[in-house]
Amino acid sequence: MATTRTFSIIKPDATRRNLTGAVTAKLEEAGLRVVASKRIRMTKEQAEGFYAVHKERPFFNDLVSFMISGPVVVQVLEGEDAVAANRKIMGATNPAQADEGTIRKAFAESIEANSVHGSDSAENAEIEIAYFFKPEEIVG
Ligand code: RTP
Ligand code: MG
Repeated sequence: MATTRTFSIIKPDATRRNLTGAVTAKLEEAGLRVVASKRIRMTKEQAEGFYAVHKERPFFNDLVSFMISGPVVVQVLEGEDAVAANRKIMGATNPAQADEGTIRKAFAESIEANSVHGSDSAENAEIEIAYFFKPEEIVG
């Protein structure tokens, strides 16, 4: 399996509770390496663009409001089969269904305030990385 990249966001519920390090430690323990990282406050336009695939979903407006409610940490992660490895350590979207040992089981507050985002495919990872990072900001 080749070394690949994925895109991660530590969401506002986690930064608010000072869990940036705790979440990052779980990512690293899962074999992922942080090769780019920055703490930002997303604009409404940025959040709407990022979640454009969900714009017809009933939770879209709440999701955008939540994502701009506080700082987030956007990261590029590198590792063996990075998309799948990250999805595995994140756990299910709904923390009530998340496996023991996952980030969402440990930290998520609700199906919305679920502490992390992770790309769901290699194609989307590339798009999402380019949405937040210039190539020179990523140091592998
Ligand atoms: P993510 O995109 O954040 O990595 O999470 P995911 O793939 O597990 O979930 P997805 O279906 O893509 O939904 C994106 C985010 O929207 C919020 N959500 N709220 N209120 C609800 O029913 C609901 N469903 C989803 C969550 O923050 C979810 O991560
Ligand atoms: Mg998703």
